[in-house]
Amino acid sequence: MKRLVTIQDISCFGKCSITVALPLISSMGVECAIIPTSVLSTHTGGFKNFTFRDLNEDIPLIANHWQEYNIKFDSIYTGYLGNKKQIDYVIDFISKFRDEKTLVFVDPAMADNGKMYAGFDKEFPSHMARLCSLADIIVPNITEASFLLDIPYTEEYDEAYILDVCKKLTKMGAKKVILTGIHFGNTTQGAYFYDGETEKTYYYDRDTIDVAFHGTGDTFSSVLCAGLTKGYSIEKAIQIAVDFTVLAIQKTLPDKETHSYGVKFEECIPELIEMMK
Ligand code: PXL
Repeated sequence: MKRLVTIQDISCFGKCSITVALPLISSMGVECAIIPTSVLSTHTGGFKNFTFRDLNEDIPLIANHWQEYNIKFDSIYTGYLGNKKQIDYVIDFISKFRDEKTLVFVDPAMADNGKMYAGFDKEFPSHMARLCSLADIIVPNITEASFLLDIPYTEEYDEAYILDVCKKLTKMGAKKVILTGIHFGNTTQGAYFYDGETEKTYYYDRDTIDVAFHGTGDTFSSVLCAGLTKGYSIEKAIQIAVDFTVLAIQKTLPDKETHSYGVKFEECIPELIEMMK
């Protein structure tokens, strides 16, 4: 069985980060270890007065303990990280645990709809960019890509612009890029893949559902990273991740007024297992 470690926060309520990654990655038959980097009462989107406890200093202690046991991972998947110090520790973790075969998958979860998430300062994207530069694959949305590159955010773009953004991101060091939430026109959206080494591109889209739910990025990344860890082709892993995310949104739509904090991914796990066949 393949084994990955995901390094991100625990939002105790709100269906994102580790509470999404762990069940989805396990359901896909990949062993999922965790390093919780902070504990929040809820995620930071749409909730006020959330608690935030930093576990910064636990990160190197956990890493050192694992090294004593020579614990290895097929993939290292990072998500939301709360501050620069966590990023420094994660970079250190990668340098200790990576070998030639490890997949380093970085979701620079820090922004959406043109804005940074609550609590980050102006310097944060430059630190996330340092982490991205070490990755085999990064999965920013267009807002995160704009912050990483320090270019203006726009939703008015064509494929040439998207390709240029991907090329710039790979020039910063990431080997492959998957931009999420990309639309060429008003009717569909999907994931745009670019490989900086081969210059191959691939785009997989589905009909746009015009309702926003939190946690869809984490749903997508968890399924995508587990698929890649299992050895699926990039095309197959992207298709399953997009299709599963769309399904989870569709299942949540009837309750969109009360459920915008997260998607009902749990109800779709039987279909996820079917999609892997
Ligand atoms: O879903 C990304 C995410 C993860 N963790 C925390 C968040 C968010 C997005 O808002 O606030 C704490």
